[in-house]
Amino acid sequence: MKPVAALLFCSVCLLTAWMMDGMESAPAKPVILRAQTWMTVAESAYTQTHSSPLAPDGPTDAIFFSPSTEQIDAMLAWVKPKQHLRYIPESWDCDDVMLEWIVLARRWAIENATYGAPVAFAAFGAYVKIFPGAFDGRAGPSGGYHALGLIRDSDGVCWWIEPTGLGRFKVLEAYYEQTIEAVKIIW
Ligand SMILES: [Ca+2]
Repeated sequence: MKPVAALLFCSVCLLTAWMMDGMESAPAKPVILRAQTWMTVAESAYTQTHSSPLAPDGPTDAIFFSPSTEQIDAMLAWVKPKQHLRYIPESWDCDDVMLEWIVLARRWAIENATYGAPVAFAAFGAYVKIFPGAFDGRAGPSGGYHALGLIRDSDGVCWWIEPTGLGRFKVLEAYYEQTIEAVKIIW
């Protein structure tokens, strides 16, 4: 069995095992997850962000759950009141807000979507360079370095998440508009 096929087979086994294991204490509503391997998630991110693939620097998990856009918006609403958003130079600026966002987004997933299933949430961080016009013009006239969330939805579309509350923006649109340039993905 090829490594990719073996990984897919194992992932199906894992999900099946989890479903069987959780039958006695299953949630009231059935949980339907669309899971992808890390290679699929990484390929989406690299193709759409145009950042340089670094083979050993891929996601640390093997199987990912990619949310619908409705779930992304629900996650953002859940995360926002839990964030520390008071700007403090260096000690709590964009990179720190981005790291906190990743943790809160993944917590949303285990508490509201995956319910203990052995699949990671396809939410990551990235260091980027932004240019005037970014975030539908709400970034102000000046550009510079910034830190953003990166999330892959269930259709394979990648979104930049501005973690201070400006919302989600299609990675490919920002690329073609030349408003956001990926520097490094933080898996
Ligand atoms: Ca900082």
